Amino acid sequence: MQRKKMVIGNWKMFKSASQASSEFSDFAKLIATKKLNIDVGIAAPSVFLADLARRTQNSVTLFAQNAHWANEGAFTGEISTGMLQSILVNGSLVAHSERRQMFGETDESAGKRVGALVRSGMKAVLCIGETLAERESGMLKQVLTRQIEKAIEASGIRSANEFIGSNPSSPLLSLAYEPVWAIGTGKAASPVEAQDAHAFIREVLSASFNKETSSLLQILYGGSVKLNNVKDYMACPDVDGALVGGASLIAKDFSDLCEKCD
Ligand code: G2H
Repeated sequence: MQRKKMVIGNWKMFKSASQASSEFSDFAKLIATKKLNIDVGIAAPSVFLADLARRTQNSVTLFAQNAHWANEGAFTGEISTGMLQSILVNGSLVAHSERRQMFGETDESAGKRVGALVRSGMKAVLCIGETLAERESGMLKQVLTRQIEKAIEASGIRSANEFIGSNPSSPLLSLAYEPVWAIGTGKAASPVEAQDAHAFIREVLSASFNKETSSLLQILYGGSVKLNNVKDYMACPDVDGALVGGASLIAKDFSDLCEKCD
């Protein structure tokens, strides 16, 4: 089965409520008109999600930027998968490098978040990637292997099929490879560097699950993806889409970028 491309905009901590509503509505409308054969999503700040869920036009999948593993409890500042589902959010990013670097996210907590999302039938986009120091010291493969294996272990899910869910063309688990040195720096990985890392990630997934499962899972590239470089990444056989930060903030520009991925 050919993997469907998926492009997700990561709005990080940007926009006011009115900007989020109008930009998202414009974007959903533009994407609905284009009738693309790819999955398109936005990961918005949690405070806007309930409003945006009413504006998706069924053309845009809505993601949170984080989700807790417990159903409920004394976890000030956290949001559960059940809460997200109750406002019709379809999934969440997990362990974006900004959360790993600034908010104490670990491979283990990342895995627990993935487990809770997948068990709820929601999409989990597990973000992984190396720092510049790790790449320069030859640790790339070791870091990616550790991030994937520890997260799968901590998810508590033992059946590969559970990570796929009921629709193999849109699996519940996706990976986003985002080299830390390429995030928001304008210094993107070359398509060759991205393809090499993605092919390696697929090998690790194959060893952790099996070949069939790893061939179904979507691996997105993220880190300074722009309108003028996205096509080069999409041409790589193991790059199944993009996680886009800065270039996702303006509806018209991001819809043009999505069109280039079709
Ligand atoms: C990486 C990416 C989105 P940007 O963080 O996740 O952001 O495209 O701005 O580098």
